[in-house]
Amino acid sequence: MKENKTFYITTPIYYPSAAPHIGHLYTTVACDAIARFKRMEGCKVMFLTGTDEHGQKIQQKAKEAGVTPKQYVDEIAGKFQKLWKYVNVDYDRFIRTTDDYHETAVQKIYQTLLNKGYLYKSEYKGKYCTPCESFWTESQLDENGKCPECHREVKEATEEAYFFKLSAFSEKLEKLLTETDFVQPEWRAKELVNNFIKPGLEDVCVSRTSFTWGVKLPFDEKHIAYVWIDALSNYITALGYENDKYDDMKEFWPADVHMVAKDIMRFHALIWPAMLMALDLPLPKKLSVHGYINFNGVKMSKSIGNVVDPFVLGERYGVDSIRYHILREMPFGSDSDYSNEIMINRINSDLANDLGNLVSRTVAMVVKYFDGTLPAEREEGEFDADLKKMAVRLTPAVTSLVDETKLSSALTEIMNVVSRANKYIDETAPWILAKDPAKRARLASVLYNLLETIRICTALLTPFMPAMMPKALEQIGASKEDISFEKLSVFGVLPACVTVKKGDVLFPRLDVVSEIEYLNSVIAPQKEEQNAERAEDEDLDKAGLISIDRFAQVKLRTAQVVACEKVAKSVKLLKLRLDDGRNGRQIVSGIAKWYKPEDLIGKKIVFVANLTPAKLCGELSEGMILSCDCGDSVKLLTVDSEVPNGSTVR
Ligand code: ME8
Repeated sequence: MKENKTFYITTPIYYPSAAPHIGHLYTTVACDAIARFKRMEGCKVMFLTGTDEHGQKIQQKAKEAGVTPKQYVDEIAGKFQKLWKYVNVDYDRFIRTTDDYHETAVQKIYQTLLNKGYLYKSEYKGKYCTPCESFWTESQLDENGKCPECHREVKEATEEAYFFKLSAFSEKLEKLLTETDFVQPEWRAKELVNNFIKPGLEDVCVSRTSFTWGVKLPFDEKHIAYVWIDALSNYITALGYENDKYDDMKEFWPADVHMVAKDIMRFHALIWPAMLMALDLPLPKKLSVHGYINFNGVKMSKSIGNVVDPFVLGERYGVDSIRYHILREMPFGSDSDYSNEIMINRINSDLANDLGNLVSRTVAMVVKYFDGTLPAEREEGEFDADLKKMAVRLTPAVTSLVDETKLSSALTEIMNVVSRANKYIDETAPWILAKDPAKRARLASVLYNLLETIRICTALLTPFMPAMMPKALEQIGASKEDISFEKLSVFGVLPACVTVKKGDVLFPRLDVVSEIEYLNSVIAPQKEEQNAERAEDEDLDKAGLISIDRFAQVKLRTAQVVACEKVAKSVKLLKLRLDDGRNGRQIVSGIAKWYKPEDLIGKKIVFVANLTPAKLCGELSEGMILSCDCGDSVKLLTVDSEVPNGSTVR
């Protein structure tokens, strides 16, 4: 139990120029899972996230949107906070770089760097990538002379600027990267040494005069702070460094973990430690660098246009399934490729079949054979020792993997024990034991061992799936004390006569074919494809035609009207409840003039299944019903009564 230990973990602060997607979600959910795990261990945790709101890019976007930069960032910072709440990210502090206390502290940081001789004025001549807000040297550009990160055009920039003496820290940084385990995984540190330190570390330009949206330098007000110095400082200003808003530096600095993706590793592994050295502050303990979530091999990003919207996935599959999927799929340090197929199969195999089934089978057997409460008698038997050994070894193994930020491996370890428990059911065959009254004590032991294994596994999974695991624990009758951290390495904690409580299915099994069809219809295809399609569509548009591919994007299906009523506030609208062969849906249609609600019940109709849901007079409409114009009246397009509900129309 780490009662007096503190733990400080940070995500990057996100640019508010893009709608959050599951790439952003990965880092934040990973940090959330670690933060929750550390709280469970008994640490006092500070989990920081936020938004990075200054810079030329944002100034431009705001201008395009016809609002002030502040109005622009206010709206988008809210979107991130809404997403984090939705996916149960339980951060302790949220920083915005436009917060007054942060801006003042950044000015003081610049002043200190100047006073200590680490800043000097010169002229910047170089290549600047506006979208990445990064300066590059000639040798760092890609093979086409473009930005090595986003591969877009860079432009020549010359302006008076302040420089930070990064080169002065070359030796110390090399030592940090080669002699310590600051950067994880280790091979990433080698990459930094070879790419940046060996060729000779250059000083960094840390002020701009060509735009105004940022922190003004206190000693030269026409200069705006470089976004990266501004942004990196957040990790200390949010604890109260050089400001009165907070006073947590002593308790939480140095950070235990900064987690970032590989694109921003160099800022965190070179500029940030050098800044801290210049400020005489201790260095963070670990920089954990993960790969990208790709979509068909390309980094998922709003500017590429291949993003997967977390709200869409969460609504459909539950937030915990999405959290589990992205954490389980991302191998430590490498990229992971998002695919609808892998996600649906992963949810089915790990969550519905293995975990969900283990819980529901075990609880159902305790209810069936013992009316929900186990008797006190016990009889140990074959296979018990192996299961128990695996279960008690799990917590220390998972703890060290979480400490190493190897979350996918931690989940694999837990799911191995879940699988072992399922195998134990097959080995011990409780349904056969139940037939023999003499085997009652053995049956009770088997079920108790299963409940104990579930207790340990689901408690360890709680930081990863905080919505559903408490429900699983409730079903097996585990109290809060039963899952205190020190009890997760002990077998035999639940009361001997534990009472279980049957509950809802934790993770319903998904129909692979229809879910993939659904996901393909809602997830944005790649931009190149979109552009090509758009050009083709534009030509066809001119001729008043559409391509077959475009038509195929419209998903038409059959359904049967099972209920219908008028929409209260409207004379035109009827609200129809449909049996669509799936979960059912509601559609609002403007046909009240031609149909009475009771006339529609039982009719089989055709509807558009992949329209964006909309609210009409306050009622949700999930699609559109097809109808035909017949002179002055309108008739619904109906289908033969033999056609099953939910059939595809093509
Ligand atoms: O870089 N896969 O902000 P940002 C995995 N403001 N992670 C991804 C991802 C993907 N496809 N896309 C984004 C910035 N991320 C700066 C940071 S910190 C002082 C300043 C995650 O909005 C990943 O963690 O571009 C990456 O490092 C971060 O989003 C960058 O977000």
